[in-house]
Amino acid sequence: MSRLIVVSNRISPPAPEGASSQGGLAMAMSAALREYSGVWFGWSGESTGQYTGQIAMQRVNGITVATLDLEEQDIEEYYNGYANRTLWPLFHYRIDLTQYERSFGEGYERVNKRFAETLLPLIEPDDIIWVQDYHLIPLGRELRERGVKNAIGFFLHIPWPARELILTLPRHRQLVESLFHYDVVGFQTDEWKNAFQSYVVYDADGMTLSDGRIRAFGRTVRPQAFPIGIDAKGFAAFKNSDVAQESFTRMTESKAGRKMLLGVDRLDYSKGIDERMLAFERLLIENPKLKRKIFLLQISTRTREDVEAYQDMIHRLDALSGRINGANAEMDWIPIRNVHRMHSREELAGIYRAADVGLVTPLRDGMNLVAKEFVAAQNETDPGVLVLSRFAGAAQQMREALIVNPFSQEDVADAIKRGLAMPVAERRRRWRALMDGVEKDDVVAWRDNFVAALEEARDAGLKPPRP
Ligand code: GDG
Repeated sequence: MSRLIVVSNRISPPAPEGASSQGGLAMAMSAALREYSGVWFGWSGESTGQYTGQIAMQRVNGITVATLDLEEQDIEEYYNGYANRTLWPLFHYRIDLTQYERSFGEGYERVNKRFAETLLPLIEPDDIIWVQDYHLIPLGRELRERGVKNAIGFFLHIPWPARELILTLPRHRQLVESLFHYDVVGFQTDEWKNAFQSYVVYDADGMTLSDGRIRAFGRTVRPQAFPIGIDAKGFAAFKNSDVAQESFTRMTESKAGRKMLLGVDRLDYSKGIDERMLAFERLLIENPKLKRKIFLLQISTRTREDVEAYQDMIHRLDALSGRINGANAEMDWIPIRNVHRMHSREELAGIYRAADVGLVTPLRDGMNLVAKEFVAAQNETDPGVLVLSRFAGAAQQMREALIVNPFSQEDVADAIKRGLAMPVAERRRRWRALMDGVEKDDVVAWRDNFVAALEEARDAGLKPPRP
């Protein structure tokens, strides 16, 4: 078995057994690497006075974790700049929030070179290299330019935008051209893959070959959808833990016989949290009998607080939930519990289970793992109902959820109402079908499918011509 090297922007070291406060991507990567005794390479999350290029190596649970520190300017231009102020909003269809600064692009290229230089000495001839996400699109090209001939794959965790949007990005051709240095380029869904293909065909004079590969810029690459899943086995352990049981009990007591709607998100404008709160308010106004009988628990953990759009979002959300509460609350009932505190994964499992309706209503989302965790956490005799945005990648797979248009308050309010009234037999039937998918298409299947496609591309000698 080849060794697997996973490269991602930031590494939160795999937690030792028992500890479990990692986010979704980190959890997925630890689970993906476990059986490969692989290497996980990325930024430590720390800043250093001046960039040294030194790597810190650590062994955690059979995985070699290799990290490098970045300097302040790198973090500002590459991470807070090009990644989070340019690509993230643009790829989530928010050109109104997208900032185009030359210095961001320069920082992005510089850090990708730094990643390539630092990673180079760690690469052995048989290694398979798997690059994660929009922070590192140019890394494959940088490695090829340094003579790396290994199989290199890339996976995009977020959507690929419509071509009209990406055309607003200065040097969009250069960014797309970088992707043609990989052997396989993975997307969450066919929808994002097709959007990429459409750019290549219409804006880069590319063509689709009969075997599904695409050709442009004098190179050929295989684009393919690999929907990511959760670590279903790991999640089952969280769900059965004492901490999960305690948080379930605490949550159930606090419901006091009311029904609970639940949102769990990174506090991000792509997640549609404001729109969800407004839909919830509309439901209350149009169905006054539901008042006092239901409430919304919205857990939104803060991220990317160095970026203005995120600071604005926190203030907006707090103001909105405050207004809705002020206008609708009664002396012994509050409609929205607005929580920013981070919870452990076990606590979250208990909270998910106590919910009657899970609201996953992003305006645009690569996949959305919360939808899958919500399903995995339910109790099979009395499962909650999942309301899911049509614009989350997860909606392509999770057809038995109540699929909604998150831009329509009426649509979301109707689905909540339907979920609250759904008979238990229908809830069980829908949940069983969803759970089968969550268990089958888990993170291990995702990794295996991707690695198999990459090995196949390598073995078939399908690698693009090397520079
Ligand atoms: C990107 C793409 C794609 C949330 N609150 C707490 C907490 N979380 C965890 C959730 C979940 C994760 O964060 C969020 O994952 P998502 O998939 O929903 O969203 P992104 O962070 O935007 O992830 C997305 C994903 O990459 C993977 O490819 O699905 O589309 O945008 O796991 O549980 N975790 C803990 N405490 C919290 O309070 N421990």
